[in-house]
Amino acid sequence: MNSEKKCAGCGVVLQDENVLQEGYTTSLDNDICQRCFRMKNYGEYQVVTKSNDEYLSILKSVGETKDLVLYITDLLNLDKDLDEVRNYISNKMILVLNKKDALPKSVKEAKLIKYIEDKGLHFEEIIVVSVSKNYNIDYLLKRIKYHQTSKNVYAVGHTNVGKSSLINKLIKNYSDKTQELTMSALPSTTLNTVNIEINDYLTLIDTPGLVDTGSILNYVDPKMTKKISPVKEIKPKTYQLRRNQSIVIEDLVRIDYVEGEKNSFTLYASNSLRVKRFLNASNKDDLKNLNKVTYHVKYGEDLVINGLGFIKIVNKAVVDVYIDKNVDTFMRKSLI
Ligand SMILES: Nc1nc2c(ncn2[C@@H]2O[C@H](COP(=O)(O)OP(=O)(O)OP(=O)(O)O)[C@@H](O)[C@H]2O)c(=O)[nH]1
Ligand SMILES: [Mg+2]
Repeated sequence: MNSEKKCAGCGVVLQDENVLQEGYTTSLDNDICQRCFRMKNYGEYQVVTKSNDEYLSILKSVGETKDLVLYITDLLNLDKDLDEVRNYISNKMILVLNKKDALPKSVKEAKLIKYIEDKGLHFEEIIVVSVSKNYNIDYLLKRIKYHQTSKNVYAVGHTNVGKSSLINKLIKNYSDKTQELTMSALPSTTLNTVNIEINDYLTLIDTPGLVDTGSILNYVDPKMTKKISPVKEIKPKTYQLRRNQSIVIEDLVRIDYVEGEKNSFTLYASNSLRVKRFLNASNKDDLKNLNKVTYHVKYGEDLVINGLGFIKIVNKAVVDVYIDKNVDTFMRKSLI
């Protein structure tokens, strides 16, 4: 039977007929689908590929309301284009910069906020939080109350930024509900909208994330995904490189320092990743079969590797980056 009942973990419509299809559960009396059950209890993950069309239609329906939107993003993987969401919705928006705990403690919040403000984008407010550490969540709730235009408040953003985790934290901190949204280190965990009534004045609505097709997380196995996702404060690794030297991260990316003076490269990525350094790169062919992109780096820029982290390069340089052709890399003004 196909019911109208939705899975309390990921929002998919429940059905008890086809094990192979989304929303399957052994009994419609259950509150969550089998996929969520397995993720929650065994940490097993079953890939679902959501088309971004479905996501965009959800986003557009959010845009038809006048409700407040929390636009959530991951500090370690700040969206290249934070303004993209404005193409679809013009709602009042709070920008929530999540996963502060993953950045080194020395990074000042005010600096992060100013970095975004300098881009001249329009948000009601920019708030730095860490859902895992329960940091600034009280403040966020206060500001939600201040800006909300109705009972409903939406959480939107790319996959894996922590939308469901944030709502779970708000449920836990401020309601007596026991419902728990499904969270995972892998993309496309949430499959449809899920409404959660926190109290008489506030209902939070979780949405599936926009799949970032340029993220490295789409092109590695689940084991590597876990390695890539930082759970602890990152200890930046600094390498003093001369030309013809390289850094290689796992078997994922190789960065050759091609042209420039002695230079400092600081890697901000999960501590679990294995990093090698070649002192004489011309002798080594590792990963040279991957797609090559050349960057002319200006003074004080980051090389961003979408989904993995970034490398702060202090001085002018020419670098060759070897990486899976589907993974986005780009240069930006240094975040830190
Ligand atoms: N380090 C760190 N990790 C976090 C934080 N919040 C969430 N995460 C992790 O980020 C991953 C994704 O969390 P989810 O809540 O499933 O993300 P989502 O945005 O709902 O993802 P989709 O449903 O796929 O769109 C999980 O591995 C979480 O544990 C945080 O504050 N710090
Ligand atoms: Mg989710």
